[in-house]
Amino acid sequence: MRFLSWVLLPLIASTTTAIPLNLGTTSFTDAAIDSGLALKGLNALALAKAFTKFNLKNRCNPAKVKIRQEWRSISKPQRRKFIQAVKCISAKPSILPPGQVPASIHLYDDLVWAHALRTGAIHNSGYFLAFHRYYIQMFEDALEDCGYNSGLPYWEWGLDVDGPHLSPLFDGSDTSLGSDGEYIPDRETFSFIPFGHNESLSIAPGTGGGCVHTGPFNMNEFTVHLGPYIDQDSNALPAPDPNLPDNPRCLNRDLNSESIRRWTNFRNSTHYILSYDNVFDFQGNLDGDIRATQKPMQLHGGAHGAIGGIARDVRISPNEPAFWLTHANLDRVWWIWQHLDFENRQTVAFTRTWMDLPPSGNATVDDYIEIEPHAPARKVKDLMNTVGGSPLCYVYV
Ligand SMILES: *[C@@H]1O[C@H](CO)[C@@H](O)[C@H](O)[C@H]1NC(C)=O
Ligand SMILES: *[C@@H]1O[C@H](CO)[C@@H](O)[C@H](O)[C@H]1NC(C)=O
Ligand SMILES: *[C@@H]1O[C@H](CO)[C@@H](O)[C@H](O)[C@H]1NC(C)=O
Ligand SMILES: [Cu+2]
Repeated sequence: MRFLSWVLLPLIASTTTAIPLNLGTTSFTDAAIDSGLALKGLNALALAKAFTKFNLKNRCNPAKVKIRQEWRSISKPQRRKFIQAVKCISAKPSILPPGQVPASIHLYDDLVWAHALRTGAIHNSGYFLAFHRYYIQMFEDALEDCGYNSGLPYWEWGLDVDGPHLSPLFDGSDTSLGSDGEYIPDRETFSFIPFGHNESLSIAPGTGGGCVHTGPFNMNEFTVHLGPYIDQDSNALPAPDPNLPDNPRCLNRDLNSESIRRWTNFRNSTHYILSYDNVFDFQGNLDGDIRATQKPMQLHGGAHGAIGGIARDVRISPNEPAFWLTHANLDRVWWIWQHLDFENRQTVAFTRTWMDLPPSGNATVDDYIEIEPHAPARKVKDLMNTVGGSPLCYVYV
């Protein structure tokens, strides 16, 4: 694959350099946008631009760069290796001081806790994009410690607009992340008023609702320990109580094609990449943040809604193995967007707390992103360039 990229690169580069930077949607036909061809082209353009950033002194170079690919582009043996590595993380013991978080039994739980603990600082805040970029990098590193040396896979939701339960990612085979949750009939439509918005949002139940029943991560081979915290939602998203007891249970999933059709189809992802020229509008729209748009949910919420179940319990959503692939795809959308005007897309917007509650001042690129003890603290500005080598060295194809 790496070799292939090198062979293809000059081709990609020579066919894309002629494309003007300020692309409008009008540059693509509706068919190209809806089929994902436009997004593919934008990804190739970003890739060509990322490759121009290598230099001999750079600690990230073509021999080292990790190639992040869509699940379907990865060979089946590699997919099995990925699944094995996730299971390896979930079998290693917790490294937190004994008694600090009683429900964190394994290293996987620790990583979930690292997210839960910081929920109020890393969502609808200036740290949202950079934190999740570093957080999934940390997971990629943990996978490497467990024998998976390739780039973190991503999930392109647009490929599954007809039903994620039909996706190779969730078909229950041994090369999937397991099946849908067991189907639970007669559930009510889920309605809520997103924070700051004044209209209720309704999403019909998906095709599962219960425990993942077949394939990797089914109820006999994968256990969730932390939470649930979904009922603890309040406006300031406080950190959950670390002293809650262990709550062993299955992985709950409720795949939802409506979520993909409404918020995360190819047209949607392409829209975010092409429509905004500053990070406030880009992030705010992608997140359905009332400070930027009247439209709730959108790409980020829609991506979580497409998986459903525990993926909707914001604090512990990383308990869902597909979380990492979904956030890789969100990172990819940001990455492509950044590369369309790289020099001007190195900053963050919004404040240091969720919805600026409590008021916290604007985040800056000199602030630190912390995931200790799993990875050292890093400045936001060191997380802007994925081929900078410190600490990032990956591209998306
Ligand atoms: C909903 O909120 C917007 C501003 O956020 C406001 O302009 C509009 O009047 C509100 N609508 C209702 C029905 O309250
Ligand atoms: C997302 O796609 C849906 C369905 O095509 C469309 O109604 C919606 O306006 C799109 N949203 C964005 C932000 O592109
Ligand atoms: C914070 O950023 C916003 C724009 O995103 C700006 O309007 C505001 O003045 C900034 N506040 C401070 C204290 O710099
Ligand atoms: Cu998150």
